[in-house]
Amino acid sequence: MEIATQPRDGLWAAVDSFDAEAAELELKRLFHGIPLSGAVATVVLPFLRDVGDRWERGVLSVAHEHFVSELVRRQLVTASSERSIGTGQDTAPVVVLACPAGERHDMVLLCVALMLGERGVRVRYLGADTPIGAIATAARAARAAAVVVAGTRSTVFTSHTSALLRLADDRPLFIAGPGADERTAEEVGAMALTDDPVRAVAVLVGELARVSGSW
Ligand code: B12
Repeated sequence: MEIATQPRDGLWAAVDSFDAEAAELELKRLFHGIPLSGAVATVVLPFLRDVGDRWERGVLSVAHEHFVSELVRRQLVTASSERSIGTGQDTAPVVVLACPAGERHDMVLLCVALMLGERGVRVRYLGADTPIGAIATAARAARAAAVVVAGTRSTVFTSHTSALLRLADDRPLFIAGPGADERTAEEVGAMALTDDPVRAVAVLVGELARVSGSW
């Protein structure tokens, strides 16, 4: 009897043995011929969910998790530059994206940043562990049309309530990630983005078109 294989089995086999070359080839194969947003939806997010599941079941070592995160990050950046993502027109709106101080879970935020770039938005990605004051300074300097801040726990937002309220006063502020519920959003003066990263990109693009016009 033939055993059914999952599309990510080859990738996991390579990751299990820390075979970076084979894992990169597998990821390239899975990304081949599809737009970046398609690769995020069908390859990266399911793969990251596998990582989460394995972590929860205690069958993924810290070394494997770090190895996987760096592998996925490299592939996302390579795939974006191969598709010339991130070269938005001068008239396109700018969005600043970051995780607050103390928050290191930035992989999904990176996916969202690159998918926004794919839609022509000019993305300024600050990544993990960024103080809110620094995010605000960057948003002002870059004349950002919106700011997205992502966090795993609601306390990464509520422990900076006054700084976030000031930021939200300055420009449209969205919070996202597992810690971004409606109540927290209200407390910090932000709008909560949907949990689905692909839909969140559509919401953001719609909102940007509404405030900045089409680009
Ligand atoms: C990978 C990982 C890490 C990596 C992060 C790598 C990186 N650069 O992102 C590293 C090693 C850095 C890390 C560190 C820690 N981690 Co960690 N980590 C995880 C893990 C295994 C996977 C997270 C992930 O990527 N999941 C896959 C994505 C696709 O799913 P998701 O995160 O649920 O996100 C969904 C939605 O929320 C949404 N979403 C998420 N972000 C965003 C952003 C935007 C813009 C949008 C629109 C949507 C969106 O999209 C997804 C849709 O399916 C989870 C376990 C798990 N089951 O998730 C723990 C987990 C998140 N970590 C946890 C913890 C406790 C830690 C540490 C404190 C551990 C420690 N003792 O050192 C540290 C420090 C964290 C810190 N200071 O921020 C806890 C968080 C618990 C909590 N709620 O507080 C978890 C849940 C594990 C656990 N059960 O204990 N971690």
